[in-house]
Amino acid sequence: MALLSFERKYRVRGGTLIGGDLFDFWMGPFYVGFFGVTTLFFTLIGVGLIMYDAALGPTWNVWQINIAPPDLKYGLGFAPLKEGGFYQIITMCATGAFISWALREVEISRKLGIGYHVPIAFGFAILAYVTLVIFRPLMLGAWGHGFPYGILSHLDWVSNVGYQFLHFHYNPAHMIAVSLFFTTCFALALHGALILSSTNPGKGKVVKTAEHENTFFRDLVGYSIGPLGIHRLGMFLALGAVFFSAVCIIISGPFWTRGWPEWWSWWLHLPIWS
Ligand code: UQ2
Repeated sequence: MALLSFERKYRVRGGTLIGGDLFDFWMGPFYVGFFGVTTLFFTLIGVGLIMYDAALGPTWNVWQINIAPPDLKYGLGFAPLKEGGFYQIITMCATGAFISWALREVEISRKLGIGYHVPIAFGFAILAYVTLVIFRPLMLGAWGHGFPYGILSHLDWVSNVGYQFLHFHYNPAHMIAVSLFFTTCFALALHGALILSSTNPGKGKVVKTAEHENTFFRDLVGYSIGPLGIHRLGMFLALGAVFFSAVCIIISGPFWTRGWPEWWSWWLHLPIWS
């Protein structure tokens, strides 16, 4: 079923940011739009280049395939294709595709007359990516500081950059980010469990209502944040986690070059200890 019965009411013209009515149509269930076209353009070229670079070898083992950034000696310039140039074009395609997708979300939000919460939330995911492969390499003066595109190779990059600062868990912004990630999981566990338990009370029993959900948490912890509140809290925690992740890696290198444990010497040198 390509068109649900209620979609006729919501599938409206207009709300486009660019091109007027030109790309304002659907293909099956999917809105196209100018940014649908640009998303497809960047994705096809980017994925095509990933496959071409992988085909150049040396392996087809999916765990070992690696598309590496240029050597640091190329600085902020272009590198030859097989020495990181492919990586650079793939990075431009990825960034173009991600931003196109966010703008397509903006157009759909405008059509529906809803807020921009979805593209803003996705914007934080884009921010995480461009922080790693564009902002931080720019601040460090070489595109070679971006992370490599490969399943194991990007994990090695994270490990190596972590050890470069001796012990990344002493990075204060990293501490905040991890705490927010854990709290996000905790909040979603509470929420998912609450929804599943009230909609599946057991065979032969009637599905419960919102008042039962409120009452459960009032009985348990003396407080219910509410059905809207829990989703606001979830988005706040998740976006906070992403934001502090970006902060924790931006400060590592551009603003602090020694081991992170050493950063805490301000604490040891507080005059109250002497
Ligand atoms: C809630 C509520 C929901 C929920 C959840 C709660 C009816 C369906 C999970 C409970 C949430 C609380 C008490 C806040 C927890 C705080 C942190 C930082 C994890 O009250 O309203 O809606 O899903």
